[in-house]
This record gives sequence, C-alpha cells and structure tokens, in this order.
Amino acid sequence: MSVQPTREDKFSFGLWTVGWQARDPFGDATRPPLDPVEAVHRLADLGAYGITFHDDDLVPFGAPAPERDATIARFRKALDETGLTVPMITTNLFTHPVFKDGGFTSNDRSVRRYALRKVLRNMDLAAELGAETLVLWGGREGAEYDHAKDVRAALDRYREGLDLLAQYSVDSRYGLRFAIEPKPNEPRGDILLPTVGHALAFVQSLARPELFGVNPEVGHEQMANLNFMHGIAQALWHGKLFHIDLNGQHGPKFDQDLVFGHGDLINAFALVDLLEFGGPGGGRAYDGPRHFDYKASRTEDADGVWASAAANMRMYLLLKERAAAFRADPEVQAALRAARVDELATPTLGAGETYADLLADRSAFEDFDPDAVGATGYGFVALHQLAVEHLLRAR
Ligand code: GLT
Ligand code: MN
Ligand code: MN
Repeated sequence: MSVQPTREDKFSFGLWTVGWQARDPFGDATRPPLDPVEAVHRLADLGAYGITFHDDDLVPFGAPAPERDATIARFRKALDETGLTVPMITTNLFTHPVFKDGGFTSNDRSVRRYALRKVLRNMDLAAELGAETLVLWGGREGAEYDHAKDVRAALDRYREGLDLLAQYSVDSRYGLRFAIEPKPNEPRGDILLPTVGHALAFVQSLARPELFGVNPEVGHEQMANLNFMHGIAQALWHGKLFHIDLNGQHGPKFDQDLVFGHGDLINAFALVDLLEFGGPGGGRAYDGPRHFDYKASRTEDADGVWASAAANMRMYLLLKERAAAFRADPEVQAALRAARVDELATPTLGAGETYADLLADRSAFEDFDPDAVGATGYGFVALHQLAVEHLLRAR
C-alpha cells in the first residue's frame, strides 16, 4: 500500500488551515498572508483532491462586488488548471465584531437577519463552485453567562435559521447538504450544540432532517473528553456522517488543531480502521472527503506549513496501511473471535421470538449460570495489545 496521496484518497484542506498566519490571543502573526491561488497549486501538487473555505477566507469581508467577482474568477481558474475540487464551503459568522453574540442566535434580531443573508449569499457561491456540503460551525453561538442567553429561545432561532437555509437550497435546486460542526467551548464559554450527540438530537427537530448531518472534528470531541471514534460510529449508525474534520488534540484543553494523529494516536488508528474498513464487506464506511482542519503550528515557517500539510495525509495513509495489516493478521482474527466481537452482530432474540418465548426459555434464566459466565474473561487486552503492536510496526 502506497503512502503517496492520490485523488482517490479524497484528502481536502481548509484554506484557513494552511493559510493561517498564526495570530493567537497572545501574539502576532508569524507568517505572511497566503494567496489562495498558491494554496490551490501547492495542495494539488501534494496530492489533495479538494480545497474548502469560508466566504471571508477567499474574499475579504466587505470587499466591493467587482473585487469579489475578480477574486472568485482567479480562484476558479486555479481550480480548473489543477483539477482540484471544492467539496465543501462554510460561512464565517464569527470574526467580525457584529457576530460577537453569535449569528443565528444573537440576541440582536438585526444581526440574525444579517447572518442569514450572509449564509444565503454563500450558498449561491457553493452552488456556483459545485460544492455538495455546507458546514455550519457555530463557534459564536453560545454564552459566557447563564442569564445572558435563553437557551430554548436560541434553539428556536437556530432551527428557524437552518430551516430557512434548507428551503432556499431546495427552491434553488442547489441540492446542498448541511453539516453541523459541534464544539464544546472556545471562543464562547459554552457553545450551543456542544457535541456530536447534541447536534444529532437537534437535527431531528428540523423541518427537513434528511438534509442535515454532522461534521465532527477530532479535537472538538476530545476537548470534551469524549471518544471520537465512538462519536463517528454513532453518526454513521444514524446515517449522519456528512463530513469530517481530522486533526490532533491532547485531551481537554484549548483547541490545538494539531496534525492528524499527532494527538491521540491509538484512537486515530481505530478511526481510520473504521472509516476505511468498517463498511459492508470490509470496505469504506464513509465515502466523503477526508478533510484536514489543522493549523500549521505558530512555530513553523512557509516550508513548515507545507511539510505539516503533507504530514496529515501521510499520517492517514500510514494508519490505513497499519489497519490493513492488523485486519489481515490471522492472530488478530483469532483474537477478535476469542473476544467475541462478531457475536454482537447476532440479534439478542431469535427470528420472530417474542417476550413470551424468552420468558419460556429456561436456558436464558432458570438454567443460566451467571457465576460461570461472569467468571469467564473476554480477552480484550490481548486484542488491544495486538492492535498497538501493529501500530508500532512490531508485527
Ligand atoms: C474555525 C473552527 C473550525 C471550523 C471552521 C469552519 S472555522 O477555524 O475552529 O473547527 O471547522 O467554520
Ligand atoms: Mn478545532
Ligand atoms: Mn473544524
């Protein structure tokens, strides 16, 4: 298996990732601005297939219409030259001071109306560039003070806004799918829809739930001390994994946006195994973009930016190669059987069995020996040791 990225791997990057100038709350930028056209060419050369962006990453906020048109035309030319696609675009509802209390859920109604207009305009651009997915990261939708935000009213307004976007997409025949990106906190003290689970529940309250899914980010779930692979598995189970943000994070602290695999490597290994080999017949469980939402660290210069971009793809492919070896190892197969991982796929009741049948089954209760079964081990540690040994290339 090659660790040289190809278009078939479906790797994509946000313009804001490689283009981050590394300005943080404590320090100035350490890198000059990056021309989006250069980003297209560099990413294509590295083997990516897609580039994504916020409206304001490409065209600066408030730029006059002729400048906007010229910038988009120039960008489009670079896409045509390289064959790079735009699978997803997203809207910046967080940088400008007008959004300091959120976009869809600002207490100020005029801000909410403005935010909706900004997203609708961006949806026109998404359709123009052939994007399939619109990501909704509500980093400013939240609060620091419990009495400052009526959470139930905020969720009403969130729903009202998203229902409007869906209606616009349907009426305009844009065919967009919307992916909500959860995050527990930062920049707000508490963000609405803080985890994958909150977002999945919220989606069911929308007028067109079928058009909405999630865009989980590794670091965001891990900031909440959650198991990212588990979150992805549940999103897949609901048919709601519309997009994914891959990066690295060291547990609950500020959002680090490290290179994929540079945080919790073992969980990243399980994640790639799930995405690549967890589908029917051992194929892909998710076929969409493998999108890297990392930030080239503030310590890096321009060479470091491109080296770290390449590192994301290399990490993914190395983990994929390790997962394939893990799956193919007969000892792993035996350990999986010993741990009875496959037995969980067998329904608890027999075909057509009712509770009356279960109640009549003496082997299920009266003759069942819980002490004997309770004393039997599962062998999970031996299985995990094999996984780690494959990860370390010790096997
Ligand atoms: C922002 C955030 C990311 C989101 C982006 C999409 S913006 O950089 O930290 O996690 O994916 O709006
Ligand atoms: Mn992040
Ligand atoms: Mn993200």
